[in-house]
Amino acid sequence: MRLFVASCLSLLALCALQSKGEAEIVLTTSTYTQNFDSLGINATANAFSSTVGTISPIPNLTSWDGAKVGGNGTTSVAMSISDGNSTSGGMYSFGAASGADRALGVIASGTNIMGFGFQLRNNTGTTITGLDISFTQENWRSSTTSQNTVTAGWALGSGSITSANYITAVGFNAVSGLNLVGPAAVATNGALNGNDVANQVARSASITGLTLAQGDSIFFRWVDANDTGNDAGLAIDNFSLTAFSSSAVPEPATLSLLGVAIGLGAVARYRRK
Ligand SMILES: [Ca+2]
Ligand SMILES: [Ca+2]
Ligand SMILES: [Ca+2]
Repeated sequence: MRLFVASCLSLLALCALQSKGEAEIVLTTSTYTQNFDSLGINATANAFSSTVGTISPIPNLTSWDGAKVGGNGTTSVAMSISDGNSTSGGMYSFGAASGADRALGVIASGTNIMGFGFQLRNNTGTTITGLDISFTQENWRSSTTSQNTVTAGWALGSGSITSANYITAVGFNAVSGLNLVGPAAVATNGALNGNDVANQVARSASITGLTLAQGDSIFFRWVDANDTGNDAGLAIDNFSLTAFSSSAVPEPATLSLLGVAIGLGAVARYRRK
């Protein structure tokens, strides 16, 4: 009986650990990809808090989070569906009407300004020294007055930056190659077909000089801004992340060979005398 109780307690502890880590992307191989199609075509009411900075999981998208980063609205924010025709500030599953191909995106307004991102944990068993990231930017709605940018950033998961505050936390590193920079402003804005290559931009960046040991984590986020005029609807699709490890330290085998070479050189010089 005591053993049974102990087993149950261990199971509870394990469950607690697993639910805590649920929102992370746990990297067990070198690559992670996401096509966002699981977002689907059904909206989710009250998906995000009206309180700026409060992080919630994005409905129907494993391991990605969203949060309000600004705006004067006092009611919770839905996870919305759009083909580019919606004008409201919020978080979106963008795609053709009833289309299976979805992309994750945002439109900012005075009411709602949104951000999204994820925490990546290294569980590859190897120290990660760099990450190659690429995705397709899809433009689903044009803007008036100004070209809009959704700003990308990354930060190590240590110190004051946590899974509970990372979408609005200070101390993030800019990575302009991953910014979503919208189309040029037009006089009268409207829907765009983000699945048309004419409305897509390939984005990529390499983040190097990292020392992400086994168990360490890193955060990535994209933060929208409420621009003058009507805002753009910008999204990401076909996301890919590849971790790599590099080392400037010579391999032990190379060092031994070097030792042998030096030793032979010394012998040759001794014999020549
Ligand atoms: Ca997609
Ligand atoms: Ca797409
Ligand atoms: Ca904007």
